[in-house]
Amino acid sequence: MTINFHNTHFEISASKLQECPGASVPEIVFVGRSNAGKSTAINTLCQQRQLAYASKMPGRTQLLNFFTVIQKGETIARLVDLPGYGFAKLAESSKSIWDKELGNYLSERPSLRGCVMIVDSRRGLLEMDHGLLNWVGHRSLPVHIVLSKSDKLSNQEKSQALRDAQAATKAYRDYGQPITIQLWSALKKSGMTEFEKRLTQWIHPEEESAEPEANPQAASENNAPPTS
Ligand SMILES: Nc1nc2c(ncn2[C@@H]2O[C@H](COP(=O)(O)OP(=O)(O)OP(=O)(O)O)[C@@H](O)[C@H]2O)c(=O)[nH]1
Ligand SMILES: [Mg+2]
Repeated sequence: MTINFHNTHFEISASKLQECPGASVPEIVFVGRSNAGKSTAINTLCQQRQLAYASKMPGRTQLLNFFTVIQKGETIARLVDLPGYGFAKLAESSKSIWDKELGNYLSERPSLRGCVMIVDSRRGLLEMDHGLLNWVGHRSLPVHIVLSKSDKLSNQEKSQALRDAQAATKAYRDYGQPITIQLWSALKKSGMTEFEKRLTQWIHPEEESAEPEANPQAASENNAPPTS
């Protein structure tokens, strides 16, 4: 059954790997460029206005922020909001320390089950996104690419954004890296069902295994526009 993420609570902010909570439950990390919509995606998924700190000012999220997902009184998973990569306003020195800690987290955290990569649908995947895909590819971490702010695109542009993202990730998928893609609008809450299903599959893979695996190349968005 698809997990309901409404009962999710802020747990702790960590500035390095050693400060992270125990790796006791499946964890899903949200990555992407600054201002792409990571914190907003967490808020929308959990139907809470200010769970994760979203802002018009790029670079607001500056720590690893952990949120616990509760079901029947038990913590079943953690969502982790990261600062956007490529936030140029950080001083160069702190930027490199930061990159190192994030790199450590992404490559060493044992409880990580999947990585949600938020990409502004108007911009598509850029160099930093490819850097991230390469990085997590080393540990075969599944990546779900969420093309955000799709409310700003026409139906034709949405189809094009999906096709472009599929083309941009083909080489990784051909190499066996598990990558799925969907359109998403936090504003219109479109793409929610597909988003919840993907996260559920990572958290409870055994329960979902009876269902046919979605074809990553099809990027079967429920409310995807016609491709013609
Ligand atoms: N129209 C529209 N705006 C969005 C959507 N998602 C996020 N935004 C807006 O984009 C801006 C940035 O959103 P955040 O969620 O703070 O972005 P972030 O990726 O967490 O940014 P950093 O923490 O700086 O890395 C905010 O003004 C949001 O309201 C969306 O789906 N549609
Ligand atoms: Mg943020």
